[in-house]
Amino acid sequence: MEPTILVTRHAGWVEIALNRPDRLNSFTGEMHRALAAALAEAGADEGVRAVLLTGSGRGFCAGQDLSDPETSGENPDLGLAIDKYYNPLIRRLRGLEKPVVCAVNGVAAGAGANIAFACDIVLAARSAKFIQAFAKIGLVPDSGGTFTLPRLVGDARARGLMMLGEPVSAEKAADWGMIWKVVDDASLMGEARALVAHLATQPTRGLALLKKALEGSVTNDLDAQLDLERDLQREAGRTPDYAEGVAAFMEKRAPNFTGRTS
Ligand code: T3D
Repeated sequence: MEPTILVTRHAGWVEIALNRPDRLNSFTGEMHRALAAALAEAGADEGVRAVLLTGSGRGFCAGQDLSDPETSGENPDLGLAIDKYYNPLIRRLRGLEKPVVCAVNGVAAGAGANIAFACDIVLAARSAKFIQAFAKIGLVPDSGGTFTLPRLVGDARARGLMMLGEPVSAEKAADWGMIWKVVDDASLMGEARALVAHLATQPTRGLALLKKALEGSVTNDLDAQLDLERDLQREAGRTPDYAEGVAAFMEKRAPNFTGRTS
C-alpha cells in the first residue's frame, strides 16, 4: 500500500506531502499518525531548518475522511478524534521551532483549510480554493479555524465563510489576507521549494523566537507583549546568528547563518 505521507529530505529542509490523492488527501487515523511522526522527526532534527507541507495529486486536503471507520458510524464521539489528532497537529505546527511553509496545490476543505492556516507562510496555486465545509455537514469548524480565521479576515468574513461554506478562490484568499501569496499552478512547487530552501539558510533560532512572539501577541496585552519581546530579544541576541548577522553587515558581505543556538 502507498504510504499516506511522503517525506523528501533536501539540504537543510524537508518536504512532507499528504498522500491519499484519490480521496483528496483527506485524513484517516493512519495519515494523522504518519504526519505526526514526520513533523516530530523534522522538529527534532537540527539539520532540518524549515518544513514544506503540501498535497499529492489535484487537492491539498479535504479534511477528515468522512468514511474512516475510526470516526464514522452511529453516535460517534468526534471530540476524541479532535483530542487525539487534530488539536495535537495544530499545536505541533504552531509550536514547531522552525518555519513551516504550506503549498496549497488544490482544494483545501474543512480541517484541510484550517491546517493550511496554521502554517507560517501559505502559498496557493491559482486554481486552489478554500472551503469551510463543516457547516455543510452539521459540524463546527475545528483545527483552530474559529481562532485563526477571524484573526486573518475579521469577524464578518469569518462568519460568512463558516456559515455558508462557500469556496474562496486562491486570489480572493490572498486579497482577504488569508494567505501570503497566490502563484500560477505551474510555478507553485518551484516557488514554494525556493522559499523553504531560503528560509533554511536563515537564523533558525531567531525565526523560532519570532513565532513565539506572534503566538504570545494573540493573548497578551501590550505590557505583557513588550516584556515577552524583551525576553525573546535577549535570547536572540545571544545566538551565534546574531553575531554573524551583525558581522556580515559591518563587513558588507552575505551572512552565513548556522541556525545554532550557541
Ligand atoms: O470527523 C471527525 O473526526 C471530526 C473532524 C472533522 C474535520 C473535518 O475536516 S470535517 C469536514 C470534512 N470534509 C468535507 O466535508 C469536505 C468533503 N469534500 C467535498 O466537499 C468535496 O470533495 C470537495 C469540495 C473538497 C472537492 O470536490 P471535487 O468535486 O473537486 O471532488 P470530489 O469528486 O467531491 O472528490 C473526489 C473524491 O474524493 C471522491 O471520491 P470518488 O467519488 O472519486 O470515489 C470523494 O468522495 C472523495 N472525497 C473528497 N473529500 C472526502 C472524500 N472522501 C472522504 N472524505 C472526504 N472528506
